[in-house]
Amino acid sequence: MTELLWPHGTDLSLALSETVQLTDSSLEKLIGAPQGLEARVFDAMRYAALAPGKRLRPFLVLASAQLFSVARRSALQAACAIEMVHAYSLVHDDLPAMDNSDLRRGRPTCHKAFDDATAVLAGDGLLTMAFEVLAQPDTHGDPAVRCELVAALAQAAGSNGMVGGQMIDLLAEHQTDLDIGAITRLQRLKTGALIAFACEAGAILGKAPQEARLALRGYAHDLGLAFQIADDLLDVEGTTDATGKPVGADAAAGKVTFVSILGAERARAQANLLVGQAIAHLEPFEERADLLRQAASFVVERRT
Ligand code: GRG
Repeated sequence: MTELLWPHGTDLSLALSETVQLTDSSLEKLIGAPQGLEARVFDAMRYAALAPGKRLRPFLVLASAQLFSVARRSALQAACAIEMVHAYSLVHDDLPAMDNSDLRRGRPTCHKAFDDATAVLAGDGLLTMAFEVLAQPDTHGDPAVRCELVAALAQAAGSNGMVGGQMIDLLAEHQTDLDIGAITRLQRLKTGALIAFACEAGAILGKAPQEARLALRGYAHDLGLAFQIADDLLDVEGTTDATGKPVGADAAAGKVTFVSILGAERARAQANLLVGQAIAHLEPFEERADLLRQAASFVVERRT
């Protein structure tokens, strides 16, 4: 039996801080620091991937993997792959051609610290390396499991997932007539798909039965939307000091968001409703899913 990373009763804040340590030391090793002229792109990749963030997606991988007694090393490989994709998406999202942002995770954005071309390459490097990591034998001894992870991450990150959502988001800046259904679909693709993969990766690694996968998918779906509503609320009510990024950007860009459609109060009520639904999906896992339950409440209470 694989030893549990976090025994029953572990507090979420401890699990999150351990996730940061574990993920960051693995990311350091996986990205590496070659000496040739290409060193600059590795520097930019490390700058982006190791900047202080919540590492929420790695936490979701580790916490769902331990439901199925997955070995820590396997889960960490998948956790790092997802964080690499997440970091790439932030680097590209901040570029002048997209959100044109100067501040991310409390630091100058990658293209400000390096330059636009290096930031494009750093994003490309992180995205590509994520698939390399999933394909490594360290991720799982069974090549079919590694293939399933690669295919699922490609689906979540690509044009049927995050990239598609980002395309809609860019078009939506010039469209003020989007309704709640359209915004929900946009966000399910843009942020929900990767969060869903983070929750499912543990089930794939653990060759979990279909019912368990469906339960996690339901949890991830509701969690992803609650996370996005909380993000929209932070853009209105948060501070740059706490979030480490400019606030008020959505309103300044005239973006339609959950908050602009529902108003802050109803948006918060909707987020809380989704958290309740997310938690209900975890019933089959009994007390073994306590950390995932705590995480659902955390995403709407967070200030960063
Ligand atoms: C460029 C293909 C491409 C996609 C970009 C995810 C995304 C799509 C853009 C990020 C813009 C944004 C602020 C989205 C809102 C939700 C979100 C992903 C917030 C950042 O995630 P956190 O809060 O960040 O988990 P940390 O820094 O804690 O990892």
